[in-house]
Amino acid sequence: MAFVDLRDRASVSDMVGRALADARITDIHTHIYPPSFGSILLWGMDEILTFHYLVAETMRWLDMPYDDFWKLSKHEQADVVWKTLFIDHSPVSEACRGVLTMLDALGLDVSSRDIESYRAYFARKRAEEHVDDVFGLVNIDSVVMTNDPFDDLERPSWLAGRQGDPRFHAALRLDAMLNSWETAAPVLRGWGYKVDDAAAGQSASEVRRFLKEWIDRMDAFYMAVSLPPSFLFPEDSARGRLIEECVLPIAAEMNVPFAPMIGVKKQVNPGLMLAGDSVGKCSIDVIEYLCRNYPEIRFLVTILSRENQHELCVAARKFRNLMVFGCWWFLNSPSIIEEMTRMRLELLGLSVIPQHSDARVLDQVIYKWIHSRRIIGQVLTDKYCDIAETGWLVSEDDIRRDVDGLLGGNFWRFLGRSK
Ligand code: FIX
Ligand code: ZN
Repeated sequence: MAFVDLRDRASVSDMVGRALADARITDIHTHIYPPSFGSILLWGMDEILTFHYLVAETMRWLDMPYDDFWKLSKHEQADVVWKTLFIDHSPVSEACRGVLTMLDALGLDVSSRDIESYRAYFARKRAEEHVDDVFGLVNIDSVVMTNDPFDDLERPSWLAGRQGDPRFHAALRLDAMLNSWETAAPVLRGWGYKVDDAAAGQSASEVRRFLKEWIDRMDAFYMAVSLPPSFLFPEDSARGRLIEECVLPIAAEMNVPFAPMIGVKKQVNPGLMLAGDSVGKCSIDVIEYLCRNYPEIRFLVTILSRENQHELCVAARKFRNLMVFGCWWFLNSPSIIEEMTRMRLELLGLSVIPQHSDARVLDQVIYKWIHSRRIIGQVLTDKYCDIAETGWLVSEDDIRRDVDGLLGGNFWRFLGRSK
């Protein structure tokens, strides 16, 4: 077994970098879909530029009424974003830098600033080919989607039995049901589930039937829901009853983790549409309650507020059925990814899932992983070098084992599944 001279930081850094580059990534939370799902798979230059992070940043520079922007075609919206964020100002934000990283990794000449040549590149490609190219560029082994039975564009693909690509795994997303029961209940009744508006009576058994049917149909890896900063549990509400009487019992019965994603303040600025959501600090008590009272259930948890991250790490030290994952959304910026990754490795060692891409546009997995792998590599190198000072030896196999766990192995082990 070849041990690494940890006193030589450069060689450690090289070895960690190679291990990260070679590791097959499981991206555990995305909003991308196989081409067989049709138009809900977003890719290409106009989708890249109209990503809601970039729209929010663009609108800060413009007096244009939001509605006037939304009336533009996607092509015209992309032109506005490109001119505003890339030509009229230097593209230094993480979302802007991500666009440049994507274009560069795809072999396009970023220095040309020739958006039409970028569009022409994508126009020449087929979706199936582009998925292979993008996944190959950053060594993606597989991704987990965000799958919503209440999405009228997505549901037909599932009912038609269309999954189509073994690299795309499902996560059953429950926002529509848990956060808007008043809207979901009549839809469920229309599908033949005998539920009532108060989520009472036989609603619970019918919702459990709904969950089981969709977990089976999708072979869902976990159930997920995004929740407000004010989320409390247990709670005397439709959401509280549905989680307690339906989601948690099915999670236990079907051995499927539950992924509360907490801290989303929805639509603080509705004019920005998808870009109008914000963030708020939540109570970690609710995570501790769930983990303590449901030890047989595994909880995949990501929390949106930077201020919650330290207490989430401490909670994870207390509960082995709590797996912390990702630097979610407003946390996905280099300074915070580094802070969170250092905190996690110092408090939890390697028993974490440091990142997910959250890609809404296929091409985004490129930048989210190139940027994050670099930061994870820097932190890991420091940690190996820190222990080297005691005389501890680390082999290249050790490093590859550790990195493979962070970029996928820990997730599969937590699921109790094999790839
Ligand atoms: O709830 C979620 O899955 C969030 O990730 C999205 O709603 C959000 O818009 C996003 O894409 C953040 O990166
Ligand atoms: Zn997401």
